[in-house]
Amino acid sequence: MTLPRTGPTRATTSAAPAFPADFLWGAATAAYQIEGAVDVGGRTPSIWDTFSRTPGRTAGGDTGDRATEHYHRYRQDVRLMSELGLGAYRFSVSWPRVQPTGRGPAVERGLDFYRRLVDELLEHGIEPAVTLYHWDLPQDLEDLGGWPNRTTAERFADYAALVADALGDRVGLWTTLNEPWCSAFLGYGSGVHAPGRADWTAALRAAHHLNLGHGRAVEALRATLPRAARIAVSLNLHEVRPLTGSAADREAARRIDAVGNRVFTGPMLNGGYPVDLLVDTAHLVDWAELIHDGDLTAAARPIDLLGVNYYNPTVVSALPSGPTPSAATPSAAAASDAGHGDGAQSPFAGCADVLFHRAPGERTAMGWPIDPTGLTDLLLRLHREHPGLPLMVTENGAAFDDRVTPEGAVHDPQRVDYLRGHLDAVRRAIAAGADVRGYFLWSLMDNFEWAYGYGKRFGLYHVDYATQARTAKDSARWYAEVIRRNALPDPGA
Ligand code: IFM
Repeated sequence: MTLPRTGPTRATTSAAPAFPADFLWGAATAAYQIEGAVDVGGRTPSIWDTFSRTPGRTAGGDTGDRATEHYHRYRQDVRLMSELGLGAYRFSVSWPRVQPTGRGPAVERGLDFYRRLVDELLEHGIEPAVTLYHWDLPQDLEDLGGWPNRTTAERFADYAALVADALGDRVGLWTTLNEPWCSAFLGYGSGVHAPGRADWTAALRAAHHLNLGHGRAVEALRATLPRAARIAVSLNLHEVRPLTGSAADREAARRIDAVGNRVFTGPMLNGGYPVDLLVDTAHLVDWAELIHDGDLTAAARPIDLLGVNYYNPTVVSALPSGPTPSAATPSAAAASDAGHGDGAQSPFAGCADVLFHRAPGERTAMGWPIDPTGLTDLLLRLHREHPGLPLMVTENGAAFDDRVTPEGAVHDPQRVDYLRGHLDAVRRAIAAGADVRGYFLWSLMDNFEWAYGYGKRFGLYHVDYATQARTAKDSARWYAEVIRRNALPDPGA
């Protein structure tokens, strides 16, 4: 099923376009979630190959072995992007595909796949936006200690230089890390993501080395890329709200903000860790030993854009005095609203006495509450705290239980409502002064949703995993219309 071909010209029927004329409309994916072909061309296992093949780690034992076969079907997928009228496509490079052991020279066959993809995108007038790291650390580097080990940060910078060298002449938009909070705290803290370690000291060490690796990669990219290239990082910042105005609940929110947000924005954007975070977590890690001279200067290398990934707000309160809640309490389940995993414990280091609340109202198939006001508030906060730093929404979207009808359609009105609400939230933030340059919808197509396997569908295109058939959902048509108008269509349109 094809969408109406939209072409590059934007409709001018609306008297006052809701979005700036040069607003970038995109969609996003990540290598391990879509590529498949895990043993092609010398690629070696990443931590996600190992983790997903370990019994009990993912729903139904699902792995990314096949995923959506994008490695083989990328031409077809670029055609889908073209039908949507996308201005840009955000994808990640698989580290073990281009540098299998995480050290040494690049494997040309691995890089060739991304060269072909970039060429195909450019031929269709779509700007490629590369993410260097979307969670697939080469297993060899994990065997040497992974992100808790300082040398992984240096290896990441070397890898960044290899990719920049291969693609820098044709890719103008670069992201170092995607959601380092998940890499550190879900991967090494709660253990619901690869590599599945549950050790708060390791998680905080990983966070520091991700900050350092980001900064070293920015340095490497600047040394390799043309001056016009724009460099970003994508953070899943938590819009934290206290349940009540009580001092105790506000203190709970401060702590989650420290270990959920400022643990990355501090070093990357402000040149240092916030003192309250260092105090809160001093019993878990020796920060003085961890932070070497020069690390904070390196982590704070200037970037051109801040990528913001937003799905839902996080509501917290202080645990009333009394027994510690067990894993079965609503607190633990609600913590996953902010953490992409149904972990048995909150993934926020040192915050076992903070309660997480699920706001009443509609939820997505992930169980995540739907509240677009969180996106406006988050963008405005970032605008206030980091004036002069342009913002880009690099992920936003929702999973619902989509089905193909006998007529071959996928009706997903809830996703259209979700997207309308969140795009309106972006528009409001822009109207209030935030410098938001673009929006990447998560995701182009249904894919491997990490520990949830293939059961959660975020795509604009439905994927039948048995046949690999892609079917445009109603939301794909709706998003194509948004892009064509550069504005939200009237409800009902
Ligand atoms: O699928 C993920 C993506 O890989 C990172 N951000 C959140 C998405 C939905 O959980």
